[in-house]
Amino acid sequence: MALLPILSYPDPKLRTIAQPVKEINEDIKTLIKDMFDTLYDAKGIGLAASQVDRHIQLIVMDLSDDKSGQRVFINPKITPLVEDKKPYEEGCLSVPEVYDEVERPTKVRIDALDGEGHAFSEEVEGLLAVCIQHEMDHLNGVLFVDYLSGLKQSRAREKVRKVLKQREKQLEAVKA
Ligand code: K1U
Ligand code: ZN
Repeated sequence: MALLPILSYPDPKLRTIAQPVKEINEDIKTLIKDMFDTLYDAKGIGLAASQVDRHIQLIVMDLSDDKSGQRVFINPKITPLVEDKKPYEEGCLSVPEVYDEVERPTKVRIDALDGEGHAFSEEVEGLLAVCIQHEMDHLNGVLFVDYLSGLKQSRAREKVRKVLKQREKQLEAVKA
């Protein structure tokens, strides 16, 4: 099992635009496996390659509560299917312990390749629609806090700074 370090807000590397995956080779398959390990360890539901400092168009997701719902999206494209937008309280592994509402279209079509390189097209709603739009934003260098007010963004920066400091202290205590 390999755990990959997750970049934290406001790291400028999170603003890098991800490039298309050209070939699904062994390196990409290992990265997918490592990203799932990292996702489960962090107790998230989705992870974009950008968050682990790999700037390619790759997303892993598992919305199940027993690791039975692995989904891989390579070179994804998203098309909103409705004008209707609904707020959903989002979180982000790159912005730990910050949660806030973001409004997004409630139904989208995803066109992507799966982990084996097979093309698929799927119309999705609910948490999958929210999560894929959040992860697509990561591939485009956008974070959910960008949709919030300037005041909320500075509070988020401060919160992340404190959370990271706390985590470092806990690691030091374990080592000692
Ligand atoms: O991209 C990420 O950092 C992962 C993020 C995905 C996400 C969650 C909720 C709404 C949109 C996108 C997370 O997994 S945050 C942590 C989490 O486990 C979670 C948060 C809310 C609902 C369910 C899970
Ligand atoms: Zn995120």
